[in-house]
Amino acid sequence: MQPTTATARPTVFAPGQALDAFTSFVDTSEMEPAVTRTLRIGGGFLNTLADPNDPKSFIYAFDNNAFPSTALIQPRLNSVEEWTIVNENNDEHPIHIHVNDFQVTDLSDPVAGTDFGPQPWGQDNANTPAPLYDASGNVSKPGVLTLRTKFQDCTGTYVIHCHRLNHGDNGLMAIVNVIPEVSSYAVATADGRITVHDGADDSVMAEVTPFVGATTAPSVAMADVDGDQVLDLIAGAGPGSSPTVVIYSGASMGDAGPFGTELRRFSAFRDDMTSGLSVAAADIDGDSVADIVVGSGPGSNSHVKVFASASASAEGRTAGAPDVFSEFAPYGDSTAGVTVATGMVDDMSGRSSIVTAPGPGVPAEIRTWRFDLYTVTAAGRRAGVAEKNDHAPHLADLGIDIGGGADSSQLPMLTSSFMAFDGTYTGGASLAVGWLAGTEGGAQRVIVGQLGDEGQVRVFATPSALEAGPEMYLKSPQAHTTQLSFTRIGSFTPFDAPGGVRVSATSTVNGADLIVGSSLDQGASRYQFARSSQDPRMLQATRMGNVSGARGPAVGSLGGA
Ligand SMILES: [Cu+2]
Repeated sequence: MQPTTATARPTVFAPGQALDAFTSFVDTSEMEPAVTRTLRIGGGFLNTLADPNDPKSFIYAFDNNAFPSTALIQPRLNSVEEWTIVNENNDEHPIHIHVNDFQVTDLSDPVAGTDFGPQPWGQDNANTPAPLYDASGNVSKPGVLTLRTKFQDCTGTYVIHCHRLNHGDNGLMAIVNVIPEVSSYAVATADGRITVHDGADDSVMAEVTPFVGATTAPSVAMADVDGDQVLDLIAGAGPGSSPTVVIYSGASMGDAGPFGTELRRFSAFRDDMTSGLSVAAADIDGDSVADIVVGSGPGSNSHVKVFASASASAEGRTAGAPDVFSEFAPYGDSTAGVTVATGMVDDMSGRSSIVTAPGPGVPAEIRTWRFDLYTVTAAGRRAGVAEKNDHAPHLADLGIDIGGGADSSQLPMLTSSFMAFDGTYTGGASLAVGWLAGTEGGAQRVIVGQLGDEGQVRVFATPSALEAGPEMYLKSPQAHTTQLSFTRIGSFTPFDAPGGVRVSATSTVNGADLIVGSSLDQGASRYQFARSSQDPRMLQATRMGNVSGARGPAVGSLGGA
């Protein structure tokens, strides 16, 4: 190819002239951070958590814990946070943060004796200097890196980690999960009404009645269905109505306020299936917006459908149902109905799973389901890894036939199965997923409430800081498994009168609180969770108060994010 010829044209800039080029830099130094956090890089190496057969292997720790047991960092979209990385380890640690660039506002290097203030540029990697030691080898002055970030453009999960990869790989990493500006949750009552609450103060943002004439509570969920980073409301018809799903926009549109505009209304199953839906929503198909997950009610073959939501707002409410990404029968030929929830309960995949519970009449066996979106490599195929989402053979090995409609190549992997209560409890379960006590790290928790009996609530999770430590560094990557191991980390009975409960989580900057509704006459309450002082492997629930403004004394269903 011949070089082209061109004539250079000098451009004269006046002093101070704006160049109008894109820059990710936001000068946060004069702003007031919404949240300040400290991440301490420990001096010790937690050698007991490393593989004893590998003499080079040791663990690096944030606050004495290695990933994934490091504290969740959960900023709100468009907020500014300040994080101080305090280094008491004998090495330097270049800290790299994905997605949003940051501004260094203080850099204190005690070995060099330098201390720099705010830097007028953005970056995605900055060194945390080594500490200074006294004569007896103790840290006399740590290295300190202070940075500020404005969380812009998008919600979602990424990581902060040491950019010396053997440090990051060995635990010096934490999850950053940017959540919407408002963490809303919905309370539905038996008169068919739904109130949507602002999770910051439980105040009522909106009230809607999606199914005119209904005399049962719809199922509710919150998720960003249309990609505007605002939580939308998903409502599924309760028992006695045709199996309709309605989506309301969480953003104001035209003259309508939040949740005042229907984005879509469609039928999830055959019209004669009128035993009530269960709805949830999360990104399952990998297009970054939430998909609608619907569980069928009791009576017919229990069924889950995943509707791809990419076109949820594009065509409006007359467009019919979105495309079906997958459908399956999570409990084989059971007709008990199925309750669904979604969330990142699986830190081996890092993506949202679908969590299911059967309806009343059978024991509450919880199952978790994972879709993968990658294409298996040749080496993986030789090792027997299933083709993308083609898990029918794996499920057949387990003796489970989950059907799959027309496309058996689009089935999830069963990643766990456990009993929420003992086998004699068959009253049905309310399900939620949330990061209760997120400062203990780990993946999101599965919360199960009894729809009957005394209304007990139990919390289950894969390993977090509540365990002695993450076992993953004791094993080679080849020993890692897709199968999850849930243990019970919390248990309490929120209302003193017997009767069922409904559960939902609502996110905070450190994790999530629990909203519990009484199916009798005691309304809804909010609980916070923290590590129990009696048993360090368990969480303790603390009641924060009533949810004011929830309509009606009896709660039919709850949903939040
Ligand atoms: Cu490092």
